Amino acid sequence: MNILVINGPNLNMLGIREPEIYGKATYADLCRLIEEHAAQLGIDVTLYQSNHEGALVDAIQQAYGKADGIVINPGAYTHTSIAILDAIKSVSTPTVEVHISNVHQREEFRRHSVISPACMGVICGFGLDSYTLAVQAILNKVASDAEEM
Ligand code: CA2
Repeated sequence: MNILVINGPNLNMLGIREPEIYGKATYADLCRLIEEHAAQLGIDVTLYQSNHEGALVDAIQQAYGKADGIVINPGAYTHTSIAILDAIKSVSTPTVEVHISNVHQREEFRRHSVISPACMGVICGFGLDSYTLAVQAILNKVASDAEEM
């Protein structure tokens, strides 16, 4: 089982600015948390971060036929990117959208995601735990799909 975890623009800056919103942990801390969680579950994770929309689309496309699931925090592209929406739809891989902050408690423009319609679900507001919860959600989905077969 391999889950691809994708982070979009500025998430490499975690822990450097705005700790009141995103916490004090750095992007390296986030990667470690996800890798340790995956190791406990006995699954593989591939971590990817880019500030570029096209590179995020490439990463999603490359998951086709390789990843069992995708966890994605598209950053600010959440609110604008039809290219990422289309890429997620095109790979038909179970995908969970995550956000560190509770976007519904913030500015109006953050309350709308153009990505969500292509996703199994959305987890937001649990800090870095949003990612580990999303990994668990994909695991549950893959297990229940396998039971049905
Ligand atoms: O809450 C989230 O995870 C977001 O996806 C984060 C995005 C924001 O545009 C979304 O509305 C919600 C922004 C990530 C920027 O991360 C920074 C981290 C440290 C310092 C500055 C920005």
